[in-house]
Amino acid sequence: MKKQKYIRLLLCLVFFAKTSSYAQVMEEMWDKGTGLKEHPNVGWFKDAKFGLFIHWGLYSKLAGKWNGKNYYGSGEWIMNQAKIPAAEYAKVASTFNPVNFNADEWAQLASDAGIKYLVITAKHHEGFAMFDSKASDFNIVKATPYGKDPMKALATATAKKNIRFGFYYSQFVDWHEPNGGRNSWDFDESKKNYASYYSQKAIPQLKELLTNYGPLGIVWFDLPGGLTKEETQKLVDSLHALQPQSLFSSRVGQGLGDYKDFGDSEIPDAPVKGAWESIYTHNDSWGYIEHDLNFKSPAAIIQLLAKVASKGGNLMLNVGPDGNGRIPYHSVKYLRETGKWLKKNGEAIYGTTYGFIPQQPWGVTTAKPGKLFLHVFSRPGNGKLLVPGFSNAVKAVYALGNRQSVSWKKAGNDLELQLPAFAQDAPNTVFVVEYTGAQPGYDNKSAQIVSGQYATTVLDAHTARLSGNPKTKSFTFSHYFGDWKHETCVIDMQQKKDSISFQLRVTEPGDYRIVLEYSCGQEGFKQEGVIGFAGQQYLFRTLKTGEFEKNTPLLFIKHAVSIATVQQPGEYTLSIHPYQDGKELFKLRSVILEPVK
Ligand code: JFZ
Repeated sequence: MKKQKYIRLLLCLVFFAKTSSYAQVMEEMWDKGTGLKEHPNVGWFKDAKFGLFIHWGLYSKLAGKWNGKNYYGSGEWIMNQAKIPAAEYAKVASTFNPVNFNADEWAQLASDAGIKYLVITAKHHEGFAMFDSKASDFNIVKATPYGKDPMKALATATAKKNIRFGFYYSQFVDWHEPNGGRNSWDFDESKKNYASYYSQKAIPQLKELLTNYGPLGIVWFDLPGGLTKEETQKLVDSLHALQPQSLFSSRVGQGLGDYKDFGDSEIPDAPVKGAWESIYTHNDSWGYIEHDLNFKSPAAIIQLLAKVASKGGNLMLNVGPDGNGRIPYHSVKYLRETGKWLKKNGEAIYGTTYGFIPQQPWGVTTAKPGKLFLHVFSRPGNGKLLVPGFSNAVKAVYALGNRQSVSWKKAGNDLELQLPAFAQDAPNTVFVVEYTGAQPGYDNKSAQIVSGQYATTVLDAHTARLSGNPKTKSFTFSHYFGDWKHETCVIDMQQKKDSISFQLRVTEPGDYRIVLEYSCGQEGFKQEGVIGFAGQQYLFRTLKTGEFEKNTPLLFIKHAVSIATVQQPGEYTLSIHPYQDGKELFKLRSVILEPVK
């Protein structure tokens, strides 16, 4: 048996390696695809921009601890991580009594945070229904001392606050059920009857959810499995029949979702049209873990929201309430801070589409008809902010916060603002440019600005032009368990002719330190490369950081290699290629230019 499994795994690996990258295979599994036809009710979702995800279940009570051992990473996977027998895990229900749960408080927090929709786990992989279910007794009303249906209360409370309500439902993975997906530590996979699990539990429960809780904005399916495309279509149709207006997430599988979901730390490189969402969790786990206090700061959330909006998507940020029904202190505090920012600046987020000016050293852009919003994360030292490639005629420029007008001038397609003074550490200060004419298309060809007015300019791997073997590739890995990260790198620079380049526009001459940010394994390190920039060549030799493995951090070094002197402002190409033919030089994540002060 063991040997067989091993052989199967090997065959799989060979197959994966041959057909596509591992990340791609995982992407297929998580399924980001949607149908060709756009759902007619997708408008509210596209405008919403900010959602709250809540993972809450029996795992919240365990809080990342089992039998005296601490677990890290996705806390809602503790049953799987500790291989807890289903019968033993089920006993946790008898201790689950979230007396501090208050639906109105949660809805109030969501409202204060500026959230437009809320999606909560009705049933996660553990198989426990957090709602009143006739289809399975393993539910919060029947199996816990709490004995009430918190989902009912939350459906009512969110409706009162005009927040769209939705359920996460793990349709295939169910570790409690002998016929459910993916519990192989209790139940023999070969004896499973998925069809019976679907007809006995998943489908009846989904029907309960779509019948008993009023209109649902979203049904957030997760991890498809055990169904053919035809069967998935039947499932989707029978559920859509109950609530045609409800949107189904792409992880319903087989490309049959109504909008696309990306993973954590995954924002597409270029704007994506249509309805989509990036999901992030506030700390490192989706479900509550008592010892996970690695929360993203308010500034990080505010910038993340703007970055996702600048590509045209929504951010759904997750919090994990504890077993008593309390949302962690830092989540409450930082969400309210985010809400304060949104109260002043919401116009630059809600109802916007992607910005047509690509990322700049100062920040990102979002747009509405006739308006471009400049989200300034880094104030230029001299206050002169350049918006390159702005061809439309400008009507007015002002600060969003106080509507104070901002002086500007235009030289060709260069729009230059003279910014007022504002705090250096303000996370995102928004300026509005009102213009005439049709909204321009996204400009993906312009040179990237390099200026001494910013501490750094980061040239991301995906903006490189490739010649010869090099490709860009997204690497997916976790630190602990299930906390997936995605990093896009340039790979396969092996021979002298394999070169990459960045188109730059240096607005201020001077000395710039060149820093290469890369990951490099045992095989490739100590190889030499050549950087060409502004008529000079700069040699470097690679350092070892470590190998790429799916379940360890992919380590990057910021390797300062040279100082380049630029004599004249103007357009330049920065190129990199191996010094000699050899092994892959490195996995390059970015090139960073820092003015030397
Ligand atoms: C899934 C679940 O397994 C997990 O427990 C959590 O509910 C999360 C929201 O969804 O896990 C994933 C699946 C895909 C990615 C990240 C987490 N991804 O593509 O980055």
